[in-house]
Amino acid sequence: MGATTLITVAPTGAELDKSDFPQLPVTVEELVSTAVACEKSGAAVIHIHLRDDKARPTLDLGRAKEAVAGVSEATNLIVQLSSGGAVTDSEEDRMRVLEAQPDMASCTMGTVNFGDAVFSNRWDFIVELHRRMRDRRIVPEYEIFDLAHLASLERLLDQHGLPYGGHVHVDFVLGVPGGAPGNAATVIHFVDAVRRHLPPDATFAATGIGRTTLPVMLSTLAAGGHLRVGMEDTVSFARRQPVTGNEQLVARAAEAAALAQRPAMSVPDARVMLGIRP
Ligand code: KMH
Ligand code: ZN
Repeated sequence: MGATTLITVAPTGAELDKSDFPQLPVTVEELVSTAVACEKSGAAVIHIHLRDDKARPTLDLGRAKEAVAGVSEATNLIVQLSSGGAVTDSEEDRMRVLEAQPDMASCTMGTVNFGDAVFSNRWDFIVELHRRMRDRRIVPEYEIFDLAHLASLERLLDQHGLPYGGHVHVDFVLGVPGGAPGNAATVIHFVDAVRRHLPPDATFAATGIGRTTLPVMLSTLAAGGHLRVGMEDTVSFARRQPVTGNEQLVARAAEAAALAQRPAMSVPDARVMLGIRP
């Protein structure tokens, strides 16, 4: 197998209003049709945030189960639920999404200022998430908003062992106001830290928020990394050109990956690389 690029789509997030962005998938039906289109365009993983009947962010377990079942029936995509939720969500609610038994869940490796708010991730909460994911055979994607989060991940693995599947996969979320900046220098610096702090076969992906999307995508490809794209992170395709749908962002990522001679990774290959349960 030649080298390939894992593409994750994060189609919704918890921050945008459907009324401002009609293309944002918020219902389970919209999530499923987005998932189908994004799989065709080259995605292998979908990072899901849930919305309620009024399109507000929710961590409702019933909704989580519907989303996992709906996407898994309609596609082969690896389903990753967000355990980050919205900045206002309680730790208990964030932990409960694991009961929907997704293939993967996110696990943010530390607290970070998040615009004018705080995205809180206490050490004990992180340890508990890591433990419960392993018990449930859920593969974590460790979200890295700042350099300290990589050092914390080293500490987590040293003290509490490897995650389910034995593979460590991290995602740099760059360009959040309050987190690390979204530029090539940060990507290179973080990749160096991955090599120094994490197991030798650890893999990394990156996404850049807003106008940092393209610099982060291109520098990550150049550095041998994987990609996350989607309307959770950017709603502008180019200057004065709003995103028409998540699949547009996935298709562009797949084109860039092909240009970098590392085309989009197939879902079966992604399952093997990440150590997803059969
Ligand atoms: N919505 C952010 C506060 C995750 O999904 O794990 C957290 C977030 C990270 O999006
Ligand atoms: Zn998220």
